[in-house]
Amino acid sequence: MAERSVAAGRGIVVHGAQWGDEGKGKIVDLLTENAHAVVRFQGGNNAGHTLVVGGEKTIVHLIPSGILHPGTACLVGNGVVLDPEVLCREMDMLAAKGVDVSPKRLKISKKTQVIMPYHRLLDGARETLRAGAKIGTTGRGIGPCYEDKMARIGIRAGDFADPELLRAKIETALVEKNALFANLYGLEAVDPAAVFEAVLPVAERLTPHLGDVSTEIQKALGAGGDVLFEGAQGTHLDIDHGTYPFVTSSNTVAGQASAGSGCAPSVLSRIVAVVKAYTTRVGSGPFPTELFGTVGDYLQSQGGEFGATTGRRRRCGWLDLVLLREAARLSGPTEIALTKLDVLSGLFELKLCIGYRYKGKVYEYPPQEENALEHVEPLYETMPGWDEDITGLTAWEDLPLAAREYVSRIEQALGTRCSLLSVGPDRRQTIVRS
Ligand code: 2SA
Ligand code: GDP
Ligand code: MG
Repeated sequence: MAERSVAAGRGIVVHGAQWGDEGKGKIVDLLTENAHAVVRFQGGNNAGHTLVVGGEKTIVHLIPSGILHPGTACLVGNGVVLDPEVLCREMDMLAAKGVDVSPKRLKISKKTQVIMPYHRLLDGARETLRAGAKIGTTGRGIGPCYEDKMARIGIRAGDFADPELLRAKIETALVEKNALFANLYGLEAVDPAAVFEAVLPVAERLTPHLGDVSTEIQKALGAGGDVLFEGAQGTHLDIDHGTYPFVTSSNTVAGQASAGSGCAPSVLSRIVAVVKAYTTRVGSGPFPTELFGTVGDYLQSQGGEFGATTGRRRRCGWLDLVLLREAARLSGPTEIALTKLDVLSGLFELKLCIGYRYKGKVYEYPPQEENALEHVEPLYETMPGWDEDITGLTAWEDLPLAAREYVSRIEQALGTRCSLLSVGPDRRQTIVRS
């Protein structure tokens, strides 16, 4: 009997525990130092992941956040929806900074679904039709692309290498959509030939990047290297477990790292939940701890809370332990990376939501009815704040006592240790706890 090969390297998932923008990009960049490969496994260019190294800011939307570490392989998994024009622009932006984005290190799964111009059109048309009940999507065509995947009429990156197949699939995908555009949305029909002609040059450019991501991961792990799995958006935007229907169109929980990249779940030995020290949300949907007065404005301005893709102002509120408990139940973090602790400096007192009151009962986990979160009353615990600027600190012991107590309270509520504390956007503004 053949001996079962044992993966020597570790799979490390970095995912968002809230509604996205927790600072995943920074944490992935930080952890990439010791990784052989970084893999995106869901979402698309709705994501905006910000990296700051030596004061220089780079925002990536599709390319994994490990790209600034030379030599680390960057892989786009099958669970991603990829806009080829956006990817080419991102490659050009990085190449202009001297970053290697050659096919040797940047690989795309042949199974990755492709966002086409008609997906973006449909995304916008749907939002317009929803009038008063908009999702507040990023308008990048994410939902319609995943719909085509499930309808089994999606274009896949592997089709780039076969222009005739690509042409035929575009024609098929447009039959139903053109009927919708004409009869429901009052839009002009999209010409399949024009779509094909426009996509062909980018398809040709990206063809050398096509690869087998699943095998690449297996090889890296087999060689003893760690592989990072980079989540996009956050737990409560998950298509199944999030605040449906105000969610994105993919699974964002840690388990998706396996199906969205083609690796066995058993290799995912370290799960890092990225938690922002307060809560933000961009787009529509319920937000129990949202703050509308001066404290909310303070968090928004101190935290620079604007969408990294659309520039939209992010809604801000107190930390919500109820949502975090559910995120922990869904993804089972082995550790927490707590970010943006510095943004809380200057607040006299801090509130943490420890439960919800809903229909006369107290809940520690969110009630599961669809619109429940719109009606819950958050129950708060108050803790003292701190005034000190903590952005230059690198040691846990140097943090003000109130900051340490705040962190300890989160750890106690979630039963998980905060191994990384981020106190500023730059890679070096991080406290690593031994
Ligand atoms: P979509 O475009 O179909 O995925 O939108 C559906 C919902 O998912 C939300 N969403 C996000 N929320 C936070 N951050 C995201 N990335 C960008 C960022 C957002 C931006 O890094 O700031 O720039 O606006 C992201 N992507 C999707 C979206 O707001 C909808 O609520
Ligand atoms: P992501 O989508 O989870 O990768 O997060 P984004 O990049 O969309 O948003 C996080 C924002 O916070 C970016 O502007 C980061 O540069 C910034 N950031 C990350 N960590 C910290 C931190 O600890 N403190 C401060 N002040 N900013 C941070
Ligand atoms: Mg973001």
